[in-house]
This record gives sequence, C-alpha cells and structure tokens, in this order.
Amino acid sequence: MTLISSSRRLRRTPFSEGVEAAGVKAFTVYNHMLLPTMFRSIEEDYWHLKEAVQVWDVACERQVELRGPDAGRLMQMLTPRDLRSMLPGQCYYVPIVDETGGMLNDPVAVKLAEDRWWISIADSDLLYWVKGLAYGFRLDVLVDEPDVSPLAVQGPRADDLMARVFGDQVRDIRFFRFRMLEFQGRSLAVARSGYSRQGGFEIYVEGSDLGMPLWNALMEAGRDLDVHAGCPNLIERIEGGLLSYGNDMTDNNTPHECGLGKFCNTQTAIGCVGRDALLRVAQEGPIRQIRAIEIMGDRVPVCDRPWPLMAGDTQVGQVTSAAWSPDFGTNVAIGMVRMTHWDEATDLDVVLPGEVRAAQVWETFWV
Ligand code: THG
Repeated sequence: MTLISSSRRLRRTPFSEGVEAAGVKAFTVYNHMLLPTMFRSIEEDYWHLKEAVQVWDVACERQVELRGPDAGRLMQMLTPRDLRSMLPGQCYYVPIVDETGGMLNDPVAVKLAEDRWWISIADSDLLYWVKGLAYGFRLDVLVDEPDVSPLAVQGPRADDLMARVFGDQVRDIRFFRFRMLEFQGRSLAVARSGYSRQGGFEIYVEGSDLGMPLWNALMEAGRDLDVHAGCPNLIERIEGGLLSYGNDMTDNNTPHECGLGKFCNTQTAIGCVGRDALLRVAQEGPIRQIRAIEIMGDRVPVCDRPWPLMAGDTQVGQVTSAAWSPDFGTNVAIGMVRMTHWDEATDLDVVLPGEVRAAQVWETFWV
C-alpha cells in the first residue's frame, strides 16, 4: 500500500488539523472524505477505546438534509422502517433500499422537526438517489448536504468528558436520542450514539468554524481522563457486529440478509420504495445471512477482498471483515453464509490469500 495522494476531490474535514496534530498514522476514504483508521496501532487504539475515552473525526458521516412539507413523506419512501411513531429528538438506524430491495445505505436518521431531517449516511452517494426521488415525485422538499460534521466521543469515560464541556444534562440523554446543547453560544445536536459498543455520544457540529474549537475544548477538558484522538476501530466493531456498508453488504443484499430485518416494518411502511420486493423476501425469508465467524489459528492478514467460505469444495459464503481480537484471543470476523451452513457451531474452511484456515459459524457476535 502506497501513500494516498491529496487533492480537492478527497475532502478534508473541520477536524483534520487536530487529527494530524494527534499523529494519525492511516486514513481511508469514506464519502469522498478523509477518515482516520489508526493513531498508535489498531491494538493500542482498541485497548484505549475500551478503557478510557476517545474523540473521533467522523465528519465523513455526511448528512443528507430534507427540509420542507414533504420531508417526512420522502423519508418514509426511503426506508422500510415504519417512521410514524418517531418523534423529533429521536434517531433511528434505518436500512435504505432500492426498487429491488437492495441495500443502498444503512444510515442513522435524525428527526430534527416534522419538516426537517438529517440522514447520517454510510459510504455511498445517497444524495443523488434522494434528490432523484424528490424531483421525480415533484415533492415539496429541499435536499442538500449541509455544513454539518459529526464528532464522536466514545469510551467508558465519555459521559464524564462530555459533562465537562456540555454540562451534566448530557448524562440524561437516552440511547439514540439527542438534545440541542450550547457550545460557544451555538446550539448543537448531541446524541447518545456512535459506531462502537463502548458507549458515548455524537455531536453534529453545524458550521466548520466550530470544528477545531470543539476538538480543542474536548482534548483540554479530558487531559486527566487520558482522552486521545481515536477512530472507528476495526477489531472492536467486528466483535460488536457493527456492519460496514460496501464491505459487509452491498446493493446485492437485502436488509434481511444483513440481519436488519428487525429494522424493517415492510407491511406498515406505506410508500416505501422496494416495498413489494421486500414483502416477497420477508415472506420467504433470506437464503443467506450475516454471521459472526471465528477463524482459527494465529493473526489473519487484512481482509481487503472477500475470502471464500467453503464446505468441502462447495462455496457456501464469504468473509468480508476480519481481525485478531486480543480480548477474545481468536480471530473475529463477519461473513455472509448460505442457510444450509449458517447454524451455530457449523465447521467451515475459509480461503485466505495463500492458505486455508478452519472457521466456525456463530449465531451471535462477541457482545
Ligand atoms: N453514526 C452516525 N452516522 C453514521 C454512523 C454512525 N453513518 C455511517 C454509519 N455509522 C452507518 N452505519 C451504522 C451501523 C450501525 C449503527 C449505526 C450506524 C448502530 N447500530 C446499533 C446496532 O446495530 O445494534 C444500534 C441500532 C439501534 O438499536 O437502533 O449503532 O455510527 N451518526
């Protein structure tokens, strides 16, 4: 792997200065934007995330804003999750599907008001699909990407750090809810959410000019909590079964195959694009599904292409994310497995570059 070349197309974030000053060692590209992937080492970052508190530049979780009288109608067209009982102040994890029921994204929907929503997207150009629907259906709604950049505060000491900057009210924010809180006289949405299982918050930083002031305020307030710059951690998110769009699933997968059937209410999600296709797959049930996979032996290499899962000489699935877990002392992985072989404790082989390893299917992740 050679060094990535900078250019205007590869967008920096309002926090990039802080990330560089903290000694970032690697980036990936996500929604055409820089996303840090490592500071000290993946394993040191992992232990620190589980023991202390980190500040993450997740500005690449771009927002698609819907504003206007038809915002709620458009939002329900996008997802098979029933949004009728969702209130302002709530966040929902929502599968977004196309007309065939294929996954286009798996964002967090943020309901700011009846007529104002943010869709906090994973790595696909969802804006164009949303704009196309709004235009094609002549909806009375504005669709754009606002100057909003999420900053995550994750880890067991996240409540203490956030309370020092935003006040003790942060402690009362419930999971997947947000409150509008003040920072330097500006009101920001602060949600209890984030791409880890260690607990924490996401601050939707509205206005790039606030990026570095907020970054610095968190770093200074958390000095005695051993706060450090961090980022979504590969090992921790695999242990926790947090899916990565483009890696663990694509538009070739339905939400049911991804184990996201619990976030679909296809019967009642009236007006959802792909509803007929999903009613069919929900009826019959998926024939392959995401599973936790344990890979035996010592540390696996980086999984940068699907690794075939074999039962004898028949392929029955693939592994798409894998890492050595220091906590569990084994290789943890995420794969998609055909129903004939998806039961708990099924023994399979996984084909890595240049070697075959024993693997086992698990019903639940390491949480
Ligand atoms: N936060 C925000 N935006 C995001 C992400 C995020 N956009 C990109 C990416 N992450 C979207 N993907 C996910 C995947 C999983 C979760 C959130 C976003 C998640 N899932 C929990 C689970 O599956 O158990 C909780 C779901 C629930 O109970 O509603 O948190 O992280 N802003």
